[in-house]
Amino acid sequence: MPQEDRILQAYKIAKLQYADIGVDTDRVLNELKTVAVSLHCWQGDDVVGFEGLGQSIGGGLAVTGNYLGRARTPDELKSDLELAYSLIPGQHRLNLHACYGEFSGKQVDRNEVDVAHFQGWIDWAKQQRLSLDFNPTYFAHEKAESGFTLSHSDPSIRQFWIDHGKACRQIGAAMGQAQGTPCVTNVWIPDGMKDTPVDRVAPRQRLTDSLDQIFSQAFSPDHLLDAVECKLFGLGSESYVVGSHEFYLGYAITRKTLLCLDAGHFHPTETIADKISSVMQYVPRLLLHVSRGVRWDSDHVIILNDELQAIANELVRGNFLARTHVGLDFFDASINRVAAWVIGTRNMIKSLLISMLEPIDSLRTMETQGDFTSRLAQFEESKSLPWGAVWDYYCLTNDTPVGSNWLDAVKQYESNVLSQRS
Ligand code: RNT
Ligand code: ZN
Repeated sequence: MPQEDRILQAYKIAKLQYADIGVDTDRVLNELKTVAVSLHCWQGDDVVGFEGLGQSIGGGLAVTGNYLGRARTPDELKSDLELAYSLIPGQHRLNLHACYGEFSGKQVDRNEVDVAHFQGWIDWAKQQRLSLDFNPTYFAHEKAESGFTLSHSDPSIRQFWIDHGKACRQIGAAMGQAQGTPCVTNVWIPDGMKDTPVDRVAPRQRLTDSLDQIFSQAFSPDHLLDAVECKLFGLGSESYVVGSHEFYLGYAITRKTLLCLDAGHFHPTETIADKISSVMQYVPRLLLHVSRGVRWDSDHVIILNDELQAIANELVRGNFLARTHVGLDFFDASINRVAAWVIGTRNMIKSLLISMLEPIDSLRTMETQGDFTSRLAQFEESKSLPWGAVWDYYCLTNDTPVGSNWLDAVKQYESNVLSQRS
């Protein structure tokens, strides 16, 4: 049987099976299509960017592996992204970092970045029908080498990074205005200490003040949405991170910014799924950096595991998708980088699909009636329902490869394009 016929037939049967438990698969797929995932540009080039300073990444970040084909120019990165997007069903976004500007060989310091350096990205995004998100870059710079940026004790260094933050908000707002959807601009800083500090207070006071200065200019929320990202520890900041969870949760609530939860930024046994419904009581919107922590590393490619599913379940069951910006944050240089994007993003979408196919209303009724036996039974029976048939149909009807067929395109691109990069 031709593949297409098989997929259509399997979908027909799956649709009936889901209808039996009160789930309308066509409605689910229409809803799934509205979810835009923000792909992180930095998976494509190992977080190097285009400043050409040869500065090591720093900031407690580490990228391991040397698979062939790292993107070295904006054109290479755009070409790699175009392939990735073509293999992912739906309309998604791109998350850029300030160090990815198109600087045309000029030395542009971080406090001088300007929308002109991102006009090429804005034009390309428009042509690709993509929207952009943005991040100031507070690492891979000589003024970040001490381990402090916005909380630095030297007022001139701190001012430099405040100016960078302000410049990046101008860029984010310009992106949002150009694309007609708000640009989520996320602040993550590496500030922290390897060993026990004597003063945990002063850096946090300085960070609060720096952020308040950066956010002092008002922009339309139709153009710019500010987010702040917390972290428990990093390489070299094992004992103290200035921008901890409590710090940023309080900041986001009092200043009405988005809170960014990165799945890899908590204690290795702690997951972010259960945090979503709590923080959503207090913050207007949430940014997620969906990632996978493995031991000390917070940035492995996301796989379709229980942890990812739990995040998707919370977003769908809590009806939080409209207030959540789903971004990805992983970097693996040991495998084909385009494949990493495709695998991770397809998994994110698959997990949301699986959640949307749950008979949420009847599960809720069971729970309110105290029938936890039926709730557990339904949870477990749902796991063997044919969501894969619905996913294949979604890929087929969105002109993206079904199953592992996408890998052929990546392999071909690897031999024609990536292997030519030396
Ligand atoms: C670092 C943060 C941050 C970065 C990117 C590159 O721990 O997760 O989001 O990964 O900004
Ligand atoms: Zn992150």
